[in-house]
Amino acid sequence: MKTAILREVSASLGRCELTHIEREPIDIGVARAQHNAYERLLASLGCSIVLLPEQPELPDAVFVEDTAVVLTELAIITRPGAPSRRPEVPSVATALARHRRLVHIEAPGTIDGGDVLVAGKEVFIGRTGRSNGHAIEQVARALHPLGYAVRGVPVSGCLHLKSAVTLCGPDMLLVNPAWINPALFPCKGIIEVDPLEPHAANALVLDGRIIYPSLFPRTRERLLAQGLTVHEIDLSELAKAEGAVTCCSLIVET
Ligand code: CIR
Repeated sequence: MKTAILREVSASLGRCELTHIEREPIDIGVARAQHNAYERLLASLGCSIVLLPEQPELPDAVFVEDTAVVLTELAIITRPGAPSRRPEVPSVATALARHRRLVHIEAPGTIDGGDVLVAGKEVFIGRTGRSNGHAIEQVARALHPLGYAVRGVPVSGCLHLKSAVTLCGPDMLLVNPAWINPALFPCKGIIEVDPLEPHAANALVLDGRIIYPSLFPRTRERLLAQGLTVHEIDLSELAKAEGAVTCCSLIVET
């Protein structure tokens, strides 16, 4: 059984943090409708949904992925790299405490969940403007005793590690090689995004099914060509806030 923790879209989403893209007007009504469709898709794929209430004054609060990293044994509660996002964390920690022991990242560590790629017992953490070496050391200290290997990896040109690479199958990665070096993942199969779709490397896998933005039809063809099952979702308004499909949920095996 899987539980998906989501949070309603904030009225203030238009004032979100932006790092690598230009600000464009966001239609909150459309963003909410797209988020509802995402919630319904996760439910139809077997997730039980926990929908946290809107935090109207926290523009980026819909992007719950950045506030925690959920593993089988525990959940790491992050200290987001953007100070504006730190007040998002306590309510997510409360929701997760029902399911997992919590380990909190402490200052001067900063880390966003979007920088953490868990592949079995391997944990890759992007060294980005949001996630630093102090946090990587704290994660390693918490996870080494549980048998995980934790590695910091360089990322350039995008917000998070998972903007550049995500799992799209048990041993298969979807990668934008302009933003991360695929050679860092020697034991994995690699599908590269279409060069015309640089933001296309973020996919959410649920029991072998891929939840994938309709914005990237060329890369979708590459996933289908590998025999992967793809469920499309339009998150174009949330993409204007530099968000993608993994960012909007925390998936907890329950
Ligand atoms: C931010 O800059 O923090 C938000 N506007 C977007 C966060 C997207 N989160 C993610 O990719 N995990």
